[in-house]
Amino acid sequence: MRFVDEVEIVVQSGRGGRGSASFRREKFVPFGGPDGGDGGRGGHVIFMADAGLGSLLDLRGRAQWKAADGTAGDFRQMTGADGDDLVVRVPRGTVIRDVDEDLVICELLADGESRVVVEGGKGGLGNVHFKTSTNRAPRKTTPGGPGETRRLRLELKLVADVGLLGFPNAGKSTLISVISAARPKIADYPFTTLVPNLGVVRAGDDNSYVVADIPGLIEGAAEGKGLGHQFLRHVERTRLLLHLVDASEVREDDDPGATPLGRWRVLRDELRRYSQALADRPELVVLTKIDAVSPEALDALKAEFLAAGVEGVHAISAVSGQGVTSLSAATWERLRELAPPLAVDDPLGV
Ligand SMILES: Nc1nc2c(ncn2[C@@H]2O[C@H](COP(=O)(O)OP(=O)(O)OP(=O)(O)O)[C@@H](O)[C@H]2O)c(=O)[nH]1
Ligand SMILES: [Mg+2]
Repeated sequence: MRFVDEVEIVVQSGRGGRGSASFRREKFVPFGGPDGGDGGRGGHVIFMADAGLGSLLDLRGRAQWKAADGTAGDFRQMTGADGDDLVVRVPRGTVIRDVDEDLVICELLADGESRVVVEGGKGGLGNVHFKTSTNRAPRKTTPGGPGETRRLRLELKLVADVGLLGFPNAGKSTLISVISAARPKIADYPFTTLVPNLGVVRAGDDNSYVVADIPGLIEGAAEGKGLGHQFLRHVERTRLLLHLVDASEVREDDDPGATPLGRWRVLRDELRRYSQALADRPELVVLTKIDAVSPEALDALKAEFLAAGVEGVHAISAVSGQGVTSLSAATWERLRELAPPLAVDDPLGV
């Protein structure tokens, strides 16, 4: 399935129905008073988060979204019918922004959470409201309120507890495939992962957490190198980052990315350039592919990280399974220490 995480649409609420100008007409009642009812309200445009959706793909290809108009009032003070609301379903984590005013209207995080984004026009008043002592037969009514049009930009930021970070080929997708039921594509060439994947990891009998695997980052990602760094938005909502560094790749050159520690530093820089808030997020450093590294070399690597101020470096082999269980346990422990996920009544997380 294609993954779409940005889309622009125009939404329009319904017009209110017009009020009715009508007079009572009954046998034996020669001067029936006004009895025109009010128009119905126009339909609202409502956005609702739906946990069953994984991307904004369904919103592509239809640029115009309109709620129904209210119908006019009628005789015998009958109120017109309200226009049907238009409910637009979006994946959890969708940010809704007004393009013309350049402001964030809301974010929908929890399944079923909804928000009226454009209100329908009010119903017009029927002539029954305009009767006075001097005018017993008013013909006056008001038209319904107009519907409102808004240009919206929807941006999806996946909702996950843990984000996987690393250079291409670091082993991110392999890790998510061994700790969760996610089955992303894995291959020995860079940029295998082109769109984010989510995986649910069981922690004990009753608990689980969600991990997001994103495309690899390289030096210069902030300037658009590789796939750029826009995919970092999908780990923005996480509480913890796992920063994967391939321990088996050490080159003999002066490139800062030649060693695991060098690569870690390069990505830390890219992270800061994307967002200081994300760079401040707690992180566990995970050395990967240790089946291809001698125990002595691994010890030396860990010592290098320690000397650089990084404590508690984890080491795993997704192939042999070594270290994977203890990494999962440490991840869960850390998540429990950290603040709970963003509360729904605090949508901007500030
Ligand atoms: N020897 C060994 N190879 C591994 C291990 N984990 C992953 N690999 C291999 O490393 C290569 C890259 O793995 P991926 O999981 O696709 O890497 P990725 O970080 O998701 O890469 P991108 O999606 O390109 O960013 C694949 O050929 C994997 O088989 C490991 O623990 N040991
Ligand atoms: Mg991958």
